[in-house]
Amino acid sequence: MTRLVYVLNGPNLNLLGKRQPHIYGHETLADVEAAVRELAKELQLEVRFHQSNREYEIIDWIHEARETAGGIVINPAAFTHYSVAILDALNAFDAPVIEVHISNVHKREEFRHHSFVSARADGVIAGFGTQGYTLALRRIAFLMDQKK
Ligand code: DHK
Repeated sequence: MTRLVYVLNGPNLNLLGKRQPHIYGHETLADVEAAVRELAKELQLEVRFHQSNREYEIIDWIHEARETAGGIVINPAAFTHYSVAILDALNAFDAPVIEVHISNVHKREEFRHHSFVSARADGVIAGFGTQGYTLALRRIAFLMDQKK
């Protein structure tokens, strides 16, 4: 099995570190990418790291991952709460999926409590700050090794 993992980020995460730092922290998405890439080296994983504010781009990357990747880490951001299209795309992906939320969505507004993506995810990480991404990558590596 391939050791490639897609790390996908939804809308507004390009503003990480600048928007609502009391909720999302001070680290930027570039900081997150650097931490993910450093751990990926240790875990001998190759990473494709993407962010988009457009739903169709996330869907296209999931379709691409169908052909190439052994796992997906995804923070769908606001799409989490309403995108059946992203859920459908993930349902067409046959390897492990871990859903990440930087904030503890369950401690926030009620509309953030429901996730369409959780109906497909093999695990969900919320409220661990940006550390959630590296935790998710470790889990993906574990699940990929288990499947071998
Ligand atoms: C990020 C967002 O942009 C919100 O729309 C989600 C998520 C929560 C996060 O915690 O990473 O509700």
